[in-house]
Amino acid sequence: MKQYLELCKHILENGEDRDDRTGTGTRSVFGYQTRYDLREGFPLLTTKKMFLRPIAEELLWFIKGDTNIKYLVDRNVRIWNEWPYEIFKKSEDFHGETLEEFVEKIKELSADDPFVIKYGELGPVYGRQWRNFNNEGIDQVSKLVDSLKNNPYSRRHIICAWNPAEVDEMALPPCHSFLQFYVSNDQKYLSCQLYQRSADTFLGVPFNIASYALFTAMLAQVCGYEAKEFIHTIGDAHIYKDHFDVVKEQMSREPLSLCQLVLNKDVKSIFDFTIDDIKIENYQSYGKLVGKVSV
Ligand code: UFP
Repeated sequence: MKQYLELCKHILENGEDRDDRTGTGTRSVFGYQTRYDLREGFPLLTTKKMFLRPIAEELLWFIKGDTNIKYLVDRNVRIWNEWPYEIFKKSEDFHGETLEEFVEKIKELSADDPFVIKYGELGPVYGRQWRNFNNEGIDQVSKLVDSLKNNPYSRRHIICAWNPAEVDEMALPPCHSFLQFYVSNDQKYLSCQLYQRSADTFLGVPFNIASYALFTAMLAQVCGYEAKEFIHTIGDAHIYKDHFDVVKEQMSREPLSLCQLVLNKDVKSIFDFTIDDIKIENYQSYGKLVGKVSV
């Protein structure tokens, strides 16, 4: 995971200071690629404490085609809460509730409650585009599995979350926008390349790397391959100004050896994985590092 720290160093040393949508301000570079050999271990960052469970829950939520935070909130996964809360705050139903109170309400109510349907919904984000692109019934995940199994050398193994027709209705336009897979010519290995248009390098990137490494491993298992490489191509790679100190602290830490991902081998369909089928072993890391999310 040295490459991740090199990316941080590269941004701090060569990036330009820019204003950004959130008002926080970033230092940013445009265009950067890192490659992770998944055969050497699972790329869960070791230079700060990470948890795989929220990453895996979010991925299962994408694969389900779900776009409401209720599923995540019920599992105590907090990563998407700020965005619907910001929308709720601007609504006529907002009466000064804190983020915690808003989330508690979503948790207590049932999934078909009008409040949950209205304010838990993120719009046509990842899950919708993956399983029902443009709301036209196009299931990109099923098509991908089919093409990986039956047409391994295809150059069209793609999932695209960026939908120009619906992007304005999304609480957050997809950051990880375009995915391509590649079966090596011995038909043994599966690799994945992600194009990420925008990357919060301290908070988002470690999460995104683990998420797509996991997705690659899950797809490899159900399609009869082994996961080989995750290639991460980033457009705007930035560090928020209020993360500079914590990033420098992280850069002083020497990466430890990687953990191993253990998937339940009995799962044969990408749609059948549950959280209990996904485990990591031998994860060691430095202590946690915290930074504020810019919304
Ligand atoms: N971001 C990530 N990874 C994600 C995600 C968001 O890095 O998976 F959902 C960050 C990137 C950026 C912000 O800092 O969230 C999105 O803002 P914008 O849409 O203006 O690029």
